[in-house]
Amino acid sequence: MAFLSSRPAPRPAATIIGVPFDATSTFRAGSREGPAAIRWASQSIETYSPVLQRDLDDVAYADAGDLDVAGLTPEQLVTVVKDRVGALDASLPLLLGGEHTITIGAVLTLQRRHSDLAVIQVDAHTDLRDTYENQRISHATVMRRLLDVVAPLHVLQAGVRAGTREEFAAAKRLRYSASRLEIPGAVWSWLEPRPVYVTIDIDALDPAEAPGTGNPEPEGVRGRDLLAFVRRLGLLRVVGLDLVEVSPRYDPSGRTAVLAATIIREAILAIVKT
Ligand SMILES: [Mn+2]
Repeated sequence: MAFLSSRPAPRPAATIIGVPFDATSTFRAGSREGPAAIRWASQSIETYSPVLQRDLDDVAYADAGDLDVAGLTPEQLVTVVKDRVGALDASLPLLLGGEHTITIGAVLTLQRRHSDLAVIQVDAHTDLRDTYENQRISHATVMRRLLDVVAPLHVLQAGVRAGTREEFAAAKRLRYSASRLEIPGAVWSWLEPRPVYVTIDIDALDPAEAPGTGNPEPEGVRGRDLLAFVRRLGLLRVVGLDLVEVSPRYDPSGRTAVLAATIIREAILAIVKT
């Protein structure tokens, strides 16, 4: 099953790639089933966005299916994602996780292509540990690994409300880090001329609206506010986006997957120029 109205195209403006990897998930795994759940849920929503007044039927975007990541180590996973996103060339990558680790390979490739790349992370967690359970590459160290190649002042965090004292101290080095979603005007102005990669961890949302995730955190952002945030991304030069950590086994009503599919629709309609 492919995402909603996606279709093969010789030069798709955007390409959806599922990355069903959850090998480093510690508390409870299951996000490897995320891409399939988001595609399934996409069948329940309209292609038209009345807010954006745009229709997915008018966008040439493809769904390339899932990467074969079964049994890979985290290091191998990074390489596989890096190579696949690199091969997309001009098509905008839209990755469906999978755990948050999938972001690293995408940013490594895009940072090479855009040396002034900025990264916006929407997440409940800071993900700034240097190691987690003796692993350097893990869902809990994603942003720290990105700081190996992206300058701290090129990284922004929104929605963060969980992490260690050390992580929150490290977050002070970033361009922006806050539990709220709205990016202040001065920071937004700094972002505007730059290529931007956006990584959205579904656990940024309040567990009441998105229970289907491995590490839910109370006091989350509202779904409608995240959708508004995603629509505003159309004002930026987004060169890649991922949505990670949807875990359908904790999502019996399917509401997390439906919200995730809606986020992807609005992201495509907002950021893919036709
Ligand atoms: Mn998270």
